[in-house]
Amino acid sequence: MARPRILSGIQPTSDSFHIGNYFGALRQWVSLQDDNDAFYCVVDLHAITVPGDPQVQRERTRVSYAQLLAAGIDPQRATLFVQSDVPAHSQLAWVMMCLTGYGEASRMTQFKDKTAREGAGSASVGLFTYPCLQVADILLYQANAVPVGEDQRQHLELTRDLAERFNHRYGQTFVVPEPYIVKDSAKILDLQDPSAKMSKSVPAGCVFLLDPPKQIAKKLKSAVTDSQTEVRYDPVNKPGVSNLLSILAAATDRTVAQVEEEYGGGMYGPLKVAAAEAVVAVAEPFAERTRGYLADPAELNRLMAEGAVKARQAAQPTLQAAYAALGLQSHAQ
Ligand code: ATP
Ligand code: LTN
Repeated sequence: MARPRILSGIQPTSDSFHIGNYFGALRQWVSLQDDNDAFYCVVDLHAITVPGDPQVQRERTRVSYAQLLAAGIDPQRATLFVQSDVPAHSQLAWVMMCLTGYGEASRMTQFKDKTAREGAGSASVGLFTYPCLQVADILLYQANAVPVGEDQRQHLELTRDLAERFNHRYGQTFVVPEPYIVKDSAKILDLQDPSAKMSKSVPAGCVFLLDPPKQIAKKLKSAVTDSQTEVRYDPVNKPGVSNLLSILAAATDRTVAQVEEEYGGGMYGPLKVAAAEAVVAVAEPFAERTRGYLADPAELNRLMAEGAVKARQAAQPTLQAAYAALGLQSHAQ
């Protein structure tokens, strides 16, 4: 039997992935490539929904790709590619925009969250239609499942709705994908403000994998906890300490219960030291491998080109089927 097709994407919007990305997403991507026909993309078209410097953008895309390799994505088993290398994403995105109601798009909470501070007026139309491009990413590959964090649930519902709508209006064309929300994957919180999730946009409380080990250790050792002294896993009353337990568990491939057994009842100091050491032990070789891939630009280019060809081959038949269903015909050749 054919292996289930899965697809996921990550934005090249920082100079380094952080431990939230790694424990919450990338590690699952790596384990899923064994039993699934996995497609993973660096979604650089999503990254340009907000203005940026082209030079920085180019570099971030390469560094992101290298980090995915360093995390253990195996280009022999999975198709690892850059979104803008496959024009069909933009082509199908337009179709998806034409299928999406304006009100429907207006209800997307990620857009509302991202524009909450400055108002939607200064946002690009691309940021508004971001979910339609994401829908295209997924449907183009006839993905059966999409591994993402809880924050992406609404975009996956839109994906299912649009796939069903298209199939209903124009004839069976797309697989309707299931969300694969990784439940017990750690949701890592900000180290300085454990009421918020760790995010690259708040660097003070964010541990970047490519940061120098000293800086990583320092951030973990100065994590905000609480005024009590005893280690206990209690995310509601002790979010900071619980976050450190989750990080230590994730970094040492153990359950939270196992690390709580070892550190529970103890003081905060040893827990912080253990978390710092464990994260450095993950981050240091990761950074080393990333630098290794970046040090061989020709090989990186070759892998990116190979990924682009494989992805185009997989995407093209779907785009053609969708165009044909819509009455769009190629008049060339
Ligand atoms: P950020 O808040 O850092 O900007 P994002 O949600 O915009 O992150 P992406 O870079 O697109 O992030 O995230 C890639 C993946 O990392 C997604 O699957 C997302 O769910 C996951 N992720 C991001 N932050 C965390 C976190 N703090 N804990 C667990 N998973 C996370
Ligand atoms: N919106 C997602 C990134 C993303 C994605 C995708 C995830 C873009 N295209 C396709 C899964 C499938 C995010 O912000 N994490």
